[in-house]
Amino acid sequence: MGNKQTIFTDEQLDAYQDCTFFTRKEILRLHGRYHEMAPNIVPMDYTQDPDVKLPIQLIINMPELKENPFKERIVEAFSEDGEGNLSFNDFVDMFSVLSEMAPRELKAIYAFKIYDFNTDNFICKSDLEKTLNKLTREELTAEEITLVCEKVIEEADMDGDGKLAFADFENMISKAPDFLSTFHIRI
Ligand SMILES: [Ca+2]
Ligand SMILES: [Ca+2]
Repeated sequence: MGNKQTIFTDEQLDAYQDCTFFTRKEILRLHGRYHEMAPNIVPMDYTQDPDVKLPIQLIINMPELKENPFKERIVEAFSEDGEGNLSFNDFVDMFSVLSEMAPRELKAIYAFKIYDFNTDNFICKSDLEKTLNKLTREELTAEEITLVCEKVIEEADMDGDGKLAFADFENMISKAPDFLSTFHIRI
């Protein structure tokens, strides 16, 4: 009797369900994944909200992320300490946004952040070049990348300032949904 270990309280599980696109069962499965990456650091019992973070190197080696050309930037975007370390909360948030249940608008907010390499709140030509190089896994020549960038900016830049604000970016991904392809992960 009673040898089933408590991982989260009911209140914690309710909160996770409210804040993510996951069921209780999926939250428990994610905890299992998080635990198995570092069983010496991550306790099974999370009822006391342990202050545990896992380093980016462990996270980006997960099979779901390993092949993703934006893996480091994705993990950094969800790292509350800004250094790429993920608490279990950060970890759940990340997979929630990447899940198939997350709406396109939410993915777009994070995609914009991840593609904005110089963090000035615009996707400029150099951000877009870096993005395209990664998305196409460097299979295009520099000239081809430049051409595609010019075309994308020309089509999506509604206010004509030569760079993409978030509204322009949303316009762009509505025409080219491939830009969100790396933000769909099945776990
Ligand atoms: Ca930028
Ligand atoms: Ca613009």
